[in-house]
Amino acid sequence: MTKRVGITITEHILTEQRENPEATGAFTHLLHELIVAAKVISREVNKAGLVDILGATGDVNIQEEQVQKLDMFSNRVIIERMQHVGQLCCMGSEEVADLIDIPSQYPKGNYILLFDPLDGSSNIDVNVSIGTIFGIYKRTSDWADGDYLLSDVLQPGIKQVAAGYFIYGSSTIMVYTTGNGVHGFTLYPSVGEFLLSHKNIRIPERGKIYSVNEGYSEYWDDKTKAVVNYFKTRDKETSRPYSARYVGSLVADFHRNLLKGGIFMYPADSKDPKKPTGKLRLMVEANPLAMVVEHAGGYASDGQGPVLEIEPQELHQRIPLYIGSKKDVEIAEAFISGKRPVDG
Ligand code: FBP
Repeated sequence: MTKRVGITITEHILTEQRENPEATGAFTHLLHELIVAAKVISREVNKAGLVDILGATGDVNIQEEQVQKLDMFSNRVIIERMQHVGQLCCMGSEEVADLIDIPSQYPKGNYILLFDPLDGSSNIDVNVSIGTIFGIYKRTSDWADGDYLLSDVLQPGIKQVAAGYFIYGSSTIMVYTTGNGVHGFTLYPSVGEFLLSHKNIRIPERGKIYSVNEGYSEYWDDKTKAVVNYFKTRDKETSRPYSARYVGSLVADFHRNLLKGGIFMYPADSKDPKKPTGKLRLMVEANPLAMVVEHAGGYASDGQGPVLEIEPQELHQRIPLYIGSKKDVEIAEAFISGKRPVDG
């Protein structure tokens, strides 16, 4: 199949559907509606400075974090749009404590959508890139057992049928994979269409950038300090030291490293006893980006092993995350898992 640059995302999805003999159009319909929701969010993000949508709502979410108005808006747009698409049996959002049922008046389907409606919330007010992250699963239980079981949702990331993100930055870009390569589409605002701009993205095997919030180094154990020191140590052969880049929006840091190479790290730390395993969420942040990076030739680890093979225990579970260029993440994992001595 020739993925001609400039083709629309709809044409791309339909071509993929035609290539899949089992396809029923359900997934195409689901993805199409999610894209419409992202266009609405993109429009709101672009004019955020002009309308009263910046700042906090005064509420805190399940993660005990300040909820931003744009967070709530994005969460509502996705839920309201996706609940009547007729292809979902439930949803899970970073902003909502429990799983989101499909109201009885709407038809249901076999897919499960897990999403972070607006990632990088600390950057919303300061016009720094933010994004929406999503992962899609297919239910495994039988309908006789009801709309869905928790086991349908808590599947390891390797079971995702598709994953990706929208980044709302200097332009709005959608990057996604169904396991058939990783492709990027840029929103052409005046046409309102996502056009193929990054065909078959491959991440360099080794990068030149490391991204981590070094402000927390006092809360790191020796193994974590050894990892970061490794990327900061001079060594001509491995083009170290790497350059430091940290936007503070996971989607923005991930997207840059996906295109340029490098490693993003959010280690476990002792900063908050309630979050000993770090800040980032397995189901709505780590798993979707892990599927994208691995289909682009990279790797994602929690320091002990592949993120995509973790058996989830709960919807809002947090894990340490090391993600990006394969060789860089393997080195980080070697230090964290103890396979490589901290002074090695
Ligand atoms: P949100 O989804 O609540 O925005 O949290 C995630 C996040 O903002 C990531 O985008 C980013 O990588 C990280 O938190 C930044 O955390 P910190 O400010 O602790 O470095």
